[in-house]
Amino acid sequence: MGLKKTLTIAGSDTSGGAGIQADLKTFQEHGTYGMTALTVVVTMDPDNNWAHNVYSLPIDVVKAQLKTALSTGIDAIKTGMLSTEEIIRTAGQAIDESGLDHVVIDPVMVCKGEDEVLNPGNTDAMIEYLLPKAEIVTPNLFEAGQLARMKTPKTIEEMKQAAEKIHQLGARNVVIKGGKQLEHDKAVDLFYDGRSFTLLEADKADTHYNHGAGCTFAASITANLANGMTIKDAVIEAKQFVTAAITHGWKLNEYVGPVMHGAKNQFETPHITLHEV
Ligand code: PXL
Repeated sequence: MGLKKTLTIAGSDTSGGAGIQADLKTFQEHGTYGMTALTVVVTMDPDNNWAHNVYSLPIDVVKAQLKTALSTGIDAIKTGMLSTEEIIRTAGQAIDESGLDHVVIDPVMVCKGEDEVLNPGNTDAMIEYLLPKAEIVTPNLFEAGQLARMKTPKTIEEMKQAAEKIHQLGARNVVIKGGKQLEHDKAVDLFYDGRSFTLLEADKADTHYNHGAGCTFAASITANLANGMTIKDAVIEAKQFVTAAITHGWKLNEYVGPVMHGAKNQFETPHITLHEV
């Protein structure tokens, strides 16, 4: 029996928790066959407080990988860290050529813990080349504010406004990851399909070891879509998957604590509650 094929167009997180490493581990846990088109390599400097360095790959190398992967007949595509406008445009063209509906855009703008935006022009490029092709876009609060051209949302009401604006930019569905940062007693994400808003709530995990959570969430959605789930069920399972992964997050070293990508399959399925808001 063949496997569903999932492609991530994203960066390498050398530390293994986020980026293509998170995507491949998550694809595997969902029983899909993971493939990659690498855009950047991110390294961390142990002599300088784990400061990140981002090395973009030559555009020809990105294009050659996309050609390879797409020739195999992909079932769902995810994008992650795309460091330049040219890479974003190239990813958009590849998505067009693939003709795929199952397109998950994770609009990565910064690495967690780093406050410098990769390149301010990237937001415009994502709006132009990626959002109109997205079956779903998965911003965190900061990214949602940037895409919607408003201040970073801090309340559910502001998240709803941002989701509506992002939907108007062409994404067919939007899920804003409120996570723990929101002033709310649960870890909440807001799903919007252009008609109704659904809050997904989980208990907040008592841990700071959540590196890679965003990538893992979006990769779960991608695999679920490849496996034939509806978009809403794909998001709900992804929330369970990432909640388990965060709950079992662990300390890699004094700087970073990745999520445990395999936790849902090894341990328990966390309880998620849904509310129309
Ligand atoms: O978590 C965002 C992210 C995405 N992709 C890569 C990363 C990071 C953060 O470290 O390194 C490659």
